[in-house]
Amino acid sequence: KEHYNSSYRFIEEIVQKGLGNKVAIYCDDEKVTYQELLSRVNQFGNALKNIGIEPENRMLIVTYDTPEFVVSFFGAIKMGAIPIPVNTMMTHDDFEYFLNNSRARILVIHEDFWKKIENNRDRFIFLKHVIVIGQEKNSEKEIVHFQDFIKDSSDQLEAFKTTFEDPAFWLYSSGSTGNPKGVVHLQRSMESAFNNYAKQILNISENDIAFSASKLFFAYGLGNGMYFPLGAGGSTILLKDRPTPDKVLETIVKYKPTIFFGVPTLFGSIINQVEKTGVIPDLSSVRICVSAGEALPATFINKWKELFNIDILDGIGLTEALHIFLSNRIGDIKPGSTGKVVPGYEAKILNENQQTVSANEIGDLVIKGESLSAGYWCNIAENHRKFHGEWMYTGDKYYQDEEGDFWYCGRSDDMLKVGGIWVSPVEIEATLLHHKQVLEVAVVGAKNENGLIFPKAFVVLKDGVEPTESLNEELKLFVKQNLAPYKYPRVIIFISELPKTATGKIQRFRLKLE
Ligand code: 3SK
Repeated sequence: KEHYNSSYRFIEEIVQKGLGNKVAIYCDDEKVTYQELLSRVNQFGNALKNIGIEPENRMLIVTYDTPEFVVSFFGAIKMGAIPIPVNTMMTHDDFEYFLNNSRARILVIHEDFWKKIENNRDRFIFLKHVIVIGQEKNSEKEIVHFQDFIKDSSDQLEAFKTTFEDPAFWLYSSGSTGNPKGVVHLQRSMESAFNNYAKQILNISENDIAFSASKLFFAYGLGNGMYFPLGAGGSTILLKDRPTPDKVLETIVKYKPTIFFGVPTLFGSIINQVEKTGVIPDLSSVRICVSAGEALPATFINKWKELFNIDILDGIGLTEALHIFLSNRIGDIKPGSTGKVVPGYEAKILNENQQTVSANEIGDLVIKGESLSAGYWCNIAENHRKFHGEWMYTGDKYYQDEEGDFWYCGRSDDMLKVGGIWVSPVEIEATLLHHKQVLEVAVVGAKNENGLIFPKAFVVLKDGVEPTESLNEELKLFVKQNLAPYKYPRVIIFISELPKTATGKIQRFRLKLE
């Protein structure tokens, strides 16, 4: 089989094309050229070899969007190891799970996150090495500062001879029940998503400067902010901070990206802010905006165009598919719809008998394409449920109109997409049940005035507990403190009993109507 290593493809090849002196990454005041990036990737890969890391060993990455993320991701891939970037907003229990479930031997982590989990070090069963990014020097022997780790390694490294079908990296994806699943992606996955979506839908080129408000540890952000611009020989702007509307606008005005990637809640907040202040920032460098993560309300597309004269392309992706597989097109946008199948993918809508439905009929969306994951790590039941030969059940309900455009109708399970991030209602319920004054709880998705989803909890209190406003706030805080904070229920309703079936199952559909 032909040798192919995605690190080589996305960095070294660009240097060989003569773009070595071009800026690959802008991050705060730092600029990293392709040549510098290649040298650091090689140094990192060699440093892994020097400490005995071998091809296929797993490496967890917990850090901000900075050049170190890109260096460690591609450095690991280049020497054959498997990087696994994870959501930095998770709790210490989640990190323990990621480390032990993946059996990672090495952890690359920013000091801000290491401080939160270092006391649990004994519980990370397979972990041998910790590389800490940040200012503080650590004296513990198995903990090395990132710069010290790479500084004496050679900047020449031949890529490990993987093929298109070798595993390259994992991402974790949450489900409505159970633990997050390790989604195994192959060396071909990034190449395929790049060729299908970035090239054919975005027409990305070396003249583009990409800016993604969505972080690199999400499948969406990983393409937007890393392998799309790098694969094209363009540049990326990495934002270390939280992508608040102010920070995002300031970044666009300062670095002048040509493509901006966001999620519906962010587009909505920026629109609100601009309408409230009456100050219209100059976003004229941007040739196209992209939205994914949840369905984009048509009103946002129209308002954005009115305020900034820029189109937003709405699409849908999945961690398992790596990036967007249904999308609107530049110059062909149907507001409110998810557009058509991205070239390189196939999609069909099936009824419960696995037959293709007619136009305008709702069914299960299933997809096929080369960027699809090889499957979940050690999870036979979910692999059987989702992957059927080359096809994958997305878990989304859709219909297709006569013109071939797809329209989103909701999830097949109870999962919620909040601000573009998956949230499991079951996890929020389990957390609220730990509160000493809560007897029963059910969480459903509710829509705000723009049609965006937020978690809403219906809580039955224990006998004698008063349903006060302060208890309501206390319960929200309780969830924020015990789960990743973005998962907290924005609204809590106290009720005397939950609607249930004769067999005692909670009837969530009735709560959704409340
Ligand atoms: O999480 C998503 O919805 C998503 C969107 C675009 C690309 C990739 C992903 C995973």
